[in-house]
Amino acid sequence: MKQLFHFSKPYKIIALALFAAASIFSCGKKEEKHDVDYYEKIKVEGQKEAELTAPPFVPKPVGDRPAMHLVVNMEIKEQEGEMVDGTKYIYWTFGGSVPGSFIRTRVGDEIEFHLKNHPDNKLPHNIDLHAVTGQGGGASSSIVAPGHEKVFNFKVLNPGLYVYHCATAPVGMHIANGMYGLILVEPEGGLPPVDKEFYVMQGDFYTKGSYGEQGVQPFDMNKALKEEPDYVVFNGKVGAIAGDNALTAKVGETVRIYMGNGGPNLLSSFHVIGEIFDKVHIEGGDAINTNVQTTLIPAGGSAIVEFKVDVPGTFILVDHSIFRAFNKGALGMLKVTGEENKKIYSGTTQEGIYLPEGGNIQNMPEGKKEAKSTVAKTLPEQIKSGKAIFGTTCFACHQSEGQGVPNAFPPLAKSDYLNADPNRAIQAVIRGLSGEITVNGKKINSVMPSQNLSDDEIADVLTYVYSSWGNNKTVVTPAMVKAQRK
Ligand code: HEC
Ligand SMILES: [Cu+2]
Repeated sequence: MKQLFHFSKPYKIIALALFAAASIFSCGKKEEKHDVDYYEKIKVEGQKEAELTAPPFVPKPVGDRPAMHLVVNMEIKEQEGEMVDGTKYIYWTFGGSVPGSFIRTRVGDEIEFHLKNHPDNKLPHNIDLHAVTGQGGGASSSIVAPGHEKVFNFKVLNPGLYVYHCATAPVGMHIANGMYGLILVEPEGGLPPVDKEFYVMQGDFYTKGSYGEQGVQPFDMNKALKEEPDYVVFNGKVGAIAGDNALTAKVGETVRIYMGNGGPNLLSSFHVIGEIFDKVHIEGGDAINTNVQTTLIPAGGSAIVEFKVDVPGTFILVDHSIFRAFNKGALGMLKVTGEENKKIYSGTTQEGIYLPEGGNIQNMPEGKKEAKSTVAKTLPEQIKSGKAIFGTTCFACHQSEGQGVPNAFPPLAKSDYLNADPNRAIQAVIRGLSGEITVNGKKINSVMPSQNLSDDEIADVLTYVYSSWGNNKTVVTPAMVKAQRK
């Protein structure tokens, strides 16, 4: 195919034009689908109530069932939830979750949609389903006051993965409060079976207080207008699919993620760290791209991504607009257990000293560093030196007042983990630290790289940390560090 376009420029343009024209006229097969007859030919047999699920779960596949009369009972609930530890938010939900209940249909299904607005709710709502062919995607037919129910019907004509959302004014605010979800329309015979299926949806949230501010945080319209969210999250809150709530799979399994983006504002650059999508149904439609690293999901759009997990590990789901992942919450985890396969991924096989060419550090003698430490520093000297080291080495992650960054870097201020065991802290700085630890009641499972510091420097920086921000004033000596090196 590539060869075809190896013409000189003018020919290339003509060739492209011909190719484009040819493809417009050659998609007769696709056109067929939009033939009214096509749908008339699908037999609709029987009736049942649709199974609805909260994320990250999806209902059972349709398999080879015939098209049916499918009754969807969706209840809207305005309810308080937790955005991140100690930060509350009043979510508006379809079915009691953000994103809302997953609806699974097959092409030709005739949906009888019951939208119920719980009597305790304060506002009218409605629903616009992108899978609907008809005025407003159902919005105008479904506007419903608290304590009422609206019913409307539609037939799903196009297979694909579609977003639904509330479309009651101010629309942006209803979406920003969590009123979105996914409806899947499977093709005739269903999608090919996989081992694991998950439901994940990204959304951006705008609160009066900044990230992590405690208490109930009201919606902030100005931030929403400026498109400056405090939170960008998967499944409605920070950590909804991380840590103990991580998605799970076993080595050798095939995984399919129904991935949506509710917005209201941001696009998602969806990526799984350490995996490659074998297949992506681009924008949730028919076209399948293969071997994809990062797929773009527009606000109000979706993608179906599929991959086989070949090795164990914790694979991190992110929006690769990466500050959103590490600082605003757009981070999830897929934990894969099973046999290692060293051919595919070896882990570290060697650890050595890297001496860049011309970098005249070959002789950087261990002894020279030690030499400096012959005269013991006084405590104020240690603290002064330690403060300078902290400012160049630790501060980037643990922050200037040792406060850390929620869910990314643990606090060193009043840290129970730190105060409990100075040798453990020394080890963390010498060798780095990874895996789950609990600091002041909050779990973190991240990676601190080993810090390339001398015994003196480690003694000083830790003494400074221990003497600051309410810590227990332990004095760390170079001898203590030396002992931990062994
Ligand atoms: C690149 C970011 C980064 C840098 C730089 C860094 N740390 Fe850390 N640190 C972390 C992370 C992440 C963890 C948590 C590791 C985990 O989850 O297992 C951590 C954990 C710790 C802990 C134990 C947990 C706690 O909060 O008490 C201590 C002590 C610590 N770091 C001290 C330091 C000191 C001292 C320095 C500077 C010499 C430093 N760190 C530099 C990222 C960093
Ligand atoms: Cu609404």
